[in-house]
Amino acid sequence: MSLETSRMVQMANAIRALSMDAVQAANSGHPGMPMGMADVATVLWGEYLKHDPKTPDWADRDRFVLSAGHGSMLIYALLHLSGYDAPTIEDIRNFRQLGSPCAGHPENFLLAGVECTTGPLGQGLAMAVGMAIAERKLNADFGDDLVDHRTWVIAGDGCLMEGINHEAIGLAGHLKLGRMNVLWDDNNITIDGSTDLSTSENIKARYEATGWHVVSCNGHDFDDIRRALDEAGADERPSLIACSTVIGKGAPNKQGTSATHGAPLGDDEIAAAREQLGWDAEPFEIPEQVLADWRGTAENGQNAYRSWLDRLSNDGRRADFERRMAGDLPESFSLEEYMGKLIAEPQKVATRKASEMALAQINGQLTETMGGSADLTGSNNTKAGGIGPFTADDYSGRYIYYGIREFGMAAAMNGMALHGGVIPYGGTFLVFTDYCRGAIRLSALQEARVIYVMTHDSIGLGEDGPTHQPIEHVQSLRMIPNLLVMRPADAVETAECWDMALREKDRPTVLALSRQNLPQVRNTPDETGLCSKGAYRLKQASAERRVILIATGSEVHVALECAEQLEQQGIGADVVSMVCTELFDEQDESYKADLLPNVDPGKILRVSIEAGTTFGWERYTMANGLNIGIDRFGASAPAPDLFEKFGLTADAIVPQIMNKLNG
Ligand SMILES: Cc1ncc(C[n+]2csc(CCOP(=O)(O)OP(=O)(O)O)c2C)c(N)n1
Ligand SMILES: [Mg+2]
Repeated sequence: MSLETSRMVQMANAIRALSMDAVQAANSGHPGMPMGMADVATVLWGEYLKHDPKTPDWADRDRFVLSAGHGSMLIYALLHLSGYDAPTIEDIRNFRQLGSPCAGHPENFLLAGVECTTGPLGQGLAMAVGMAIAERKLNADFGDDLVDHRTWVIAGDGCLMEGINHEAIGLAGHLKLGRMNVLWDDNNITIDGSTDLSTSENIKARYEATGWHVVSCNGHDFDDIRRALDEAGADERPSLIACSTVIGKGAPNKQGTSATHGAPLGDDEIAAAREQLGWDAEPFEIPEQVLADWRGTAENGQNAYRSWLDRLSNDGRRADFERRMAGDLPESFSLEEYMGKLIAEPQKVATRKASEMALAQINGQLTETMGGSADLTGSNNTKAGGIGPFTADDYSGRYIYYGIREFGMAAAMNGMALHGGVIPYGGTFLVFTDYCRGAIRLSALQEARVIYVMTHDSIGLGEDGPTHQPIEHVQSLRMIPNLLVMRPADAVETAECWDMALREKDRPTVLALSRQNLPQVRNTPDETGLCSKGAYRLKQASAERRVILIATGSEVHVALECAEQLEQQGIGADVVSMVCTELFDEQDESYKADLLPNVDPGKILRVSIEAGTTFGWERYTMANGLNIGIDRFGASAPAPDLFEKFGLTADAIVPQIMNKLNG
């Protein structure tokens, strides 16, 4: 039952008032979008969204994504008004101030009810595609009784204009994710002014062409909004609901202009808006009746939650469902036996192949992993363990053919991880991390367990040449906070890295894997999981130690060859496999000092060897160390010729070490 229109108007005006007052108090922010979408949001949150403000982590809640993250005051107002414990009105008063959960843009780990971090336009909608995928997958696994919810998105012109939108809706349309509904704030305004300045695209036709259902409504007419939402709900395709709105609606002199987009309205305009809206409450005060009406909207969701809980309590799969939603691996999960076999029978394989071998074990033991590739399945070796495709006809599958949509894939994986119940991994060539870097950054910022299987990790890919050969990539990914970049040296390290990545609940991992075969360098049993410390001593100097060789991935065996040659000349050399610098940096000082003692470089020379940029390696080799790498673009040739050309062989490296030692 809907409330009478005049009360709905006041509910929407509460959003408008909180938004314009909070932005004014902060003297920064974006009032236009929340004011323009207040009516649509009131209908959606008041009547359609399935949620329970008192149980914000309810697994079967609808997911709501404010893709137009600059309009963050919209979601803060909605959460507060509908009765979530946070944000409080005090938090809203402190909008955009240090320590307030009401940050400039919504951040998923600051507030329950904020499903993902948005602000980089386009990515919210693309993450919602991943949430809708996870929902269908869990529905296939656990049935309607436990999983049956929608994914709602509010997106602006900007979200629809970004390139990633094409990838995201293409995937959603193809997979027929009919429980995904995008409400487009169709206000014809962006920062620079009218959308006429930069676009004449027929957006509705584009959505229709990608298999979406499209419906339009007047975004300021409650009944018309309901009609459109009902139509969207009834259609089996994903829906775009074009809500025709006026940006900054309610600000009499500024509404409809980009002046309301991203600046405080000013005291005079706010006073005029109060007059126009008939809103006479003081800033940050919500009239009792309006608040009561908002709080009353929670009832339906609470009832739905209770009956869901009843169903869950009587369901034999409850423990498994709860484990998966909590993101815990089964206690029985272990790769030890598999690694034991590798130690017993060493393998010379590419680490991408080793990853496939590890995945065969992982996908066999876990039900929650969902793999995929951006059209490089055979190269990334991501389909393993007998998992079948996730398709519009069969949502029980565990492998996603993402197509050539790297950015869309990465963003979808963020959405899947944040939805919970599944652990996404996906592959492409390492060089194309550039194409999905914006989403990798958001994986890290959002503390999302996404595992990137990035193969062809150096010039070692050979003939495809410099366009495909990563140079700066590994190192530049290491610069992203909260992202683990692992470059394993062989099949054993690869398995250890997979195990670690799966157990990192709050961090994404990039696995940088070789195309070319690599000898197994770890041939003795070890129960400690050597890679877990980020770096470890693979070989200890025999003669008096004069050199420490620090290498990663495919260069570890080169470092071992260098060490052998040095030892033959009476020069002791340690070899350290630096599989993950981030984890090494987290170790205590004594561990770090044991591996890399703080000694005058004249006494012990540190040498880094990595087939990529040398930039930044001084961090571990110090001012007078030696950094072996590649500081130019690669070349097209067979891999062995390239290692030779770029001096990444023991024969080329050892003389440089001798020179340095002889100073
Ligand atoms: C990837 C990205 N590029 C640029 C921006 C900066 N930015 C924030 S809002 C905006 C305009 C968005 O227009 P629209 O979605 O129509 O929002 P409205 O002005 O209608 O609120 C821009 C360019 C951003 N947040 N993300
Ligand atoms: Mg706009």
